[in-house]
Amino acid sequence: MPTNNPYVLKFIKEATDLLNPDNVVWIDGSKAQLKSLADDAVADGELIELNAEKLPGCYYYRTALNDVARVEDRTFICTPTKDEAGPTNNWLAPDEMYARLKALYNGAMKGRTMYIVPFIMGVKGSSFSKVGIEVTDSRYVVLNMNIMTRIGDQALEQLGEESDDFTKCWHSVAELNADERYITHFPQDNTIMSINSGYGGNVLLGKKCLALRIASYLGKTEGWLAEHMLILGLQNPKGDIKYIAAAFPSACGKTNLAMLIPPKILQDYKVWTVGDDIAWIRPGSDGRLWAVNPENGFFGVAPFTSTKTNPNALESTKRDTIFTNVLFNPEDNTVWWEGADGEPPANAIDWRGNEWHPDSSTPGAHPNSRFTAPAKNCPCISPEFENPAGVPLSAIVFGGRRAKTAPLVYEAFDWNHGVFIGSSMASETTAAAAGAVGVVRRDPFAMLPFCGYNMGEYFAHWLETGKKVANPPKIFHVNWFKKDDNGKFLWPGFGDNLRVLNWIVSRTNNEVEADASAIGLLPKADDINIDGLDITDGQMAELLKVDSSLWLEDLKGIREFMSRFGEHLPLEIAKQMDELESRLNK
Ligand code: SAT
Ligand code: MN
Repeated sequence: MPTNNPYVLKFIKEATDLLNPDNVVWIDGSKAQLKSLADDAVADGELIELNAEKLPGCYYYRTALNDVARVEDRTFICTPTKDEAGPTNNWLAPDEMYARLKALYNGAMKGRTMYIVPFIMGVKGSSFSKVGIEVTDSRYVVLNMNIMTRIGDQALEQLGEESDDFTKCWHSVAELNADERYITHFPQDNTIMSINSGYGGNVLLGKKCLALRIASYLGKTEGWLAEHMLILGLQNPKGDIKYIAAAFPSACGKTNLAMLIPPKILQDYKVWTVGDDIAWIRPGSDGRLWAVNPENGFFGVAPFTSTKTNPNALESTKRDTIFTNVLFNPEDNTVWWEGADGEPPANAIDWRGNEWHPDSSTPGAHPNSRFTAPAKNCPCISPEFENPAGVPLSAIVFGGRRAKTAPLVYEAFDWNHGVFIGSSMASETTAAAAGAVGVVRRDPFAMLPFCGYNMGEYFAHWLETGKKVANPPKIFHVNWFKKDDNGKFLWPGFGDNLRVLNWIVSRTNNEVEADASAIGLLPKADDINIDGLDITDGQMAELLKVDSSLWLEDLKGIREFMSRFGEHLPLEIAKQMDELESRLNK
């Protein structure tokens, strides 16, 4: 045993007794151990080792056909009462869920090996960091956890021999039976139980399960925030760096923003990536909010990642990366996906394991196919990435995909108004997801599927946090997706979003004035640099326009959404809705 911690040993005994594996292996995190695990997986045909020259240290993996994404309808928050989980989470009483899961776990690892993966979310020694211990029967999970988190003996050292402050993470692929798939959280017990899946956020339990659902609950009780946010450092030509955290619903280009390449005309600016998905944020003794990225890698969507869309993400995947459900090219042991650089391979194997050719009628890579890449591979990874103190936030940005309502950018009047803006975030559906296009989906703080307790209380926690910091970051909302009357995007997006970030930073430095409107503070048109862009004054005016009648209509939707929280909705949010309405009616 690599530890004498009685709480860890008790957890491992309980897991071993129930799961009944043939072998138990403690993952120490050494290169040798991980290499032999990968070699075994290759020998068994579970992994394919990719071209050692073009993609050194990289592997290819295919999931089961029924197991290709997170499963929100199978995800539960098992608090003692339903009220504590709130109206936006699936809930089952802990006793009932434990009974269900224990029946499923019973003997699930018979004939298999149980791997014990101690891991740290955050860097060793940081007061932000949290330890988890995942038991799993999947080598693929172990190898992915090694990229996404800091695993092995370092985690046991961080925990020490006496502390019970770690998340107990149970995982078994079991039979990969989608009907009995469960992703469950017991916040009060600091426990996660996952079964019958082998992919992504369902099973890399440090990510959405620990770092968002469990951590949001821990943050509420301990006085900090666990958020679904990227963190970037924006460096100006003088070399000053300001840090921004930003939350977006899916399909808004979060990873691209985190790794933004400035347009030619603004080449003296630089964006540093601190994180692309998760931020843990704490009040500092200096009255500011400080943020870390608790992850150690990127679990990025592969399709449409290219030299053109995101060269930094692409470069991150050139070594020591695991590719899942992309297209495999057996001719040179490489991978490809829709929207990748270069031509599709002539004779390939698709994500389902079937023969595939460029004229095949189905995509070669699954739309949710992924790369698991070490953060340290990223050419623009921030020098502060491993700073245990984190980075001080100057701004928090919320965003959404709105064709008409939201202007390109606006600033909250104050913290409470900013919390209201976060709580009423929404996005219009795209053709990328099933269902109707252009439907407004509310996704407060982009946390709807990731909040481990009642979201009304989560809004209250945000409001409280603002009271605790003397110098909170300013809060903004952006919308890269505004369209003109012909349905054409008004803003170029991608690298040119830097122009909006620059305005945001200039506001946090009190360098420019802004115009008050009913919904918040708007830029003066001249304060957004559009040099070299093909944007007319009329288009700029359209980008910054606020249409009161559209907003009054939108407010109806916000009120309807907020009514779900009943008595858990903070009075302040109700007040913000009333104040917005009266400003719009002026
Ligand atoms: O599968 S993950 O939850 O890690 C990624 C995602 O769906 O956002
Ligand atoms: Mn995410």
